[in-house]
Formats: sequence, C-alpha cells, structure tokens
Amino acid sequence: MSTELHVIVGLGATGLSCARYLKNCGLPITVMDTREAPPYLETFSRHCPDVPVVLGGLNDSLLEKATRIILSPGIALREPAIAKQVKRGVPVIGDVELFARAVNVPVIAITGTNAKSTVTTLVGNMTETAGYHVQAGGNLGVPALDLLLNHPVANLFVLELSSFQLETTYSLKPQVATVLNVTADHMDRYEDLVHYQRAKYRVYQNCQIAVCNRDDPLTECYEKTLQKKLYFTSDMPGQSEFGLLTKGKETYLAFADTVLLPVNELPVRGKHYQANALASLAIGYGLGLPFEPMLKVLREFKGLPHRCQLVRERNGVRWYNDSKGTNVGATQAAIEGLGSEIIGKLIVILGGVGKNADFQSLVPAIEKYSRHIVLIGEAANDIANAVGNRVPLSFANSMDDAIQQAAVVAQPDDSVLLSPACASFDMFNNYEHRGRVFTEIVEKL
Ligand code: UMA
Repeated sequence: MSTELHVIVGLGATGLSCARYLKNCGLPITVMDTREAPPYLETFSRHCPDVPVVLGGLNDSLLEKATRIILSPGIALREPAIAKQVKRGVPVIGDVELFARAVNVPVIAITGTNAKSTVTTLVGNMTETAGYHVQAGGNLGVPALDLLLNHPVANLFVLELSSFQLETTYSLKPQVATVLNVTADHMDRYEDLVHYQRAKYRVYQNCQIAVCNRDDPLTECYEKTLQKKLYFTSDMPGQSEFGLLTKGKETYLAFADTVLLPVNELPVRGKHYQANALASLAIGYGLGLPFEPMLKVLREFKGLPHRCQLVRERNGVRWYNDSKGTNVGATQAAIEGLGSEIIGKLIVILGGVGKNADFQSLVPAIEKYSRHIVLIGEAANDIANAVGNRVPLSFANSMDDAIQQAAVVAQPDDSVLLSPACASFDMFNNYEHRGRVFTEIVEKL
C-alpha cells in the first residue's frame, strides 16, 4: 500500500480541481480548510465522497503525515502551520506546479498586477484564430488543472497566473512569459513591493521568450537562459519593439517602424488598453503568429465585463463599470486612460476593502481628471485623507446612494467611473457582484 499522502490545503476552486486531478491519478489525498464551511464543500462531497475532509483549522498532526502539501493560492507559505512543514522539508506546491509537471504542450504564462485577464483573453482569441486548439484560464476562470483534465487534445495553454500561484510554482517552462506591470497590490500579504515583485518574477524562470514592458522597469527579465526578449511600450517603439506611432493626425499600433492598426479601430478606448493590445501582439509574435489573425481579434474584441465597460449614456453622461479595478494601479490606469480621452471630467466612485494600500499615488490622476469623487466602504476615510481638499468629495453608504450622488454632480460630456481601487468584500460577494449591482442601478436611472 502507498505510504504517500497528499494533503490539499484549501477547499476553493483550486482545492477542488487539485482533488479531482490527484484522485484521477489514483493518489491518496486528504483535504483541509481553515473555514468551517468552505465554499466548494458541497460540490467536493459530490465529486469525491470518499476523500477525508478536515475543517475549521489546519491540523498539525495531519500535516506532519503529509508527503506533499498542495497549497491553495489564498493561503500564504508563511502561514505558521505551513511554514512549519516547509522547515521540516515537506514539499509544498500549488496547482500550477502540478499542471507544469503534467503538461506536454507549449504554455504561455501571463502575470502582472493589472490587465492580465484582458491580455490572457486576447492571446487566447489570437491563437485560436490562428488555428491552435487553445485553452485559456488559470487565475482567470477555469483552474489550470481543470483545463488539462477536460481538454486532452489542446495543443496550447494560455495561463493567467497570480503572484499567489507563482509562489508555489517551480518547474513551469513557458514558451512565452510576461510580467505586464507591477504596482502595489496585496500589501496585506507581502512585506513590501520587492517581495511582491519577486513572486511575479518567478514566471520568467525557465521561459524561452520573455515579453517585458519597456515603461516599467519592474517587469524586466534577467534570465540568462532566455532565447529572446521582446518589449512593448506606450511610447514610440524602438527596433524590435511594439509601441505607438503617430503619423499625421492618426496614432497606430506599430512594430518598430511598421504601422499595424490605427488605434481608432480598437473598439475599446483608453491608452491602458492600447498597451494591452501591444503586449498581446508581442506575445503572439513571440509565439510565431502572423499579424493578420491577431489584428482581426483586436478589431473585434469589445473588452471584458467589469473592465472599463460602458454601461450606458444618459443626458450626455457616460457610465463606466470598472469594478475589476481592485487596486490602486488598476484604478490609476482607468482614470488616466479614460480621463485623457473624454471632453468633460470624471466622477469616480472609489472605496471598499483597502488591503493596506497607499492611496496617495492615486491623487495626481484624481486631481487631474476628476470633477468629484464619491467614497464608499471601509477605506472611504483613508481615501478622503489621502485626497484632502484637492478634489470635491462626498461619502455614500451604499452603491445606490453613490450612484445618485454621482448623477447629481455629473455634467454633460462627463463620465461616471466605478473603479474602486479596493476589494469588494465589505459590501459585496466579489468584484463581479459589485459590478452587477452598479450596472443594474445605472440601467434603471
Ligand atoms: N481561505 C481560507 N482558508 C483556507 C483556504 C482559503 O480562509 O483554508 C480563504 C483565502 O484566504 C481566500 C479565499 O479563501 O480569501 C479563497 O482562497 P482559495 O485559495 O481557496 O481560492 P480559490 O477559490 O482556489 O480561487 C483561486 C484564486 N483566488 C485567490 O488566489 C485568492 C482565484 O483568483 C482563481 O480564479 C482560482 O484560484 C482558480 O485559479 C481570484 C483572485 O481574487 C479571481 N485572485 C487574486 C487576484 O487576481 O488579485 C490573486
């Protein structure tokens, strides 16, 4: 009988997917969760009725019996019960590491503080249009191992990876890897920006081609075994770089001095989205895709829900849902991207769970582009303190209240932007829920 024991820590989407996969491999498993009623318990009991589950805490004596611990991304390696086992020499890995050991077709790995879901979706669409049997997922949507289990004929995987997932990933060998950008996020999990950046950097280990952001030195790749490095920039592109070229009155997505597509033909507005398009082109180019299928996707892609999504126009005021703006960097990009494109000013709805963020860095963008800000949730006072009296502000006690206040101050040609720079858990189940509530109320105005 096998003396191996895989202990899966966390019964969320990842825990469930790891349990299904390891069970499929015929390996003995036990699942643990700190919560009494983890969200996937019922589904798990249906899929794996014979697997032991320990709830309400991490059981030291059971962890000591583990020959391998499979850690969910929501739990940090420095969690004392886990750190103790790491110290004892027990291998602690994540779902992406299991994926990396099993996959035998090329993988594109995409991380960054912001825009990784959009770029993952664009690259997924581009590779599919170019003829690949591709599956895209990871931190976005379907967990990596489920993609592998459910799609044995896939000949390419495009993975969005979070810093949490990368912490426990060791042997992924992506054909193309990128860190799109690094700005402060999850500062309740990491000691500082350096530790957070180090986790993201792990995506480059063992990759063949790196795609780096010329405008963000924290995305630079220094791996010695690299075959090729490509860059994207929101500036004029240098040799072998993707960037923006202006000729006459028209600005183009370009590769070096070759123009590819006028930015006016992109259905999604904003400079931050143009950077996403350029990053996707660089990744596709690295993989060897021809330009035409990539440009076709860029001409057609209307953006992801909850990312600077236009909800409606009413009395000359446009309402945008950017509920996915869950950190300062994302919200700054949305304010600058949208603010620089509109004739009027922005009314920004901000606030929620602040995750120890420093809201000071948002203030210049807010000051430059907004007429007024409306604050909600736990972080409202912190944001108000950071902004001071540089922009008129008000407090709201619900999303409905925030929307009514925004409607009163907005003038024709203005836009109202929900981009909270915060997590949603103080008032909503998740960012999608927050975005849906916003959209429903705005549609009824
Ligand atoms: N938790 C406990 N006790 C446990 C296990 C988890 O309290 O024993 C808590 C965690 O602290 C966390 C929550 O439960 O607050 C969920 O943790 P999890 O690791 O079980 O999460 P999953 O349901 O497996 O979802 C994870 C990603 N979530 C996180 O990393 C927190 C999902 O990304 C991802 O879609 C999914 O795996 C499939 O790959 C979401 C996310 O918010 C969208 N990601 C962060 C981000 O994008 O910023 C990193």
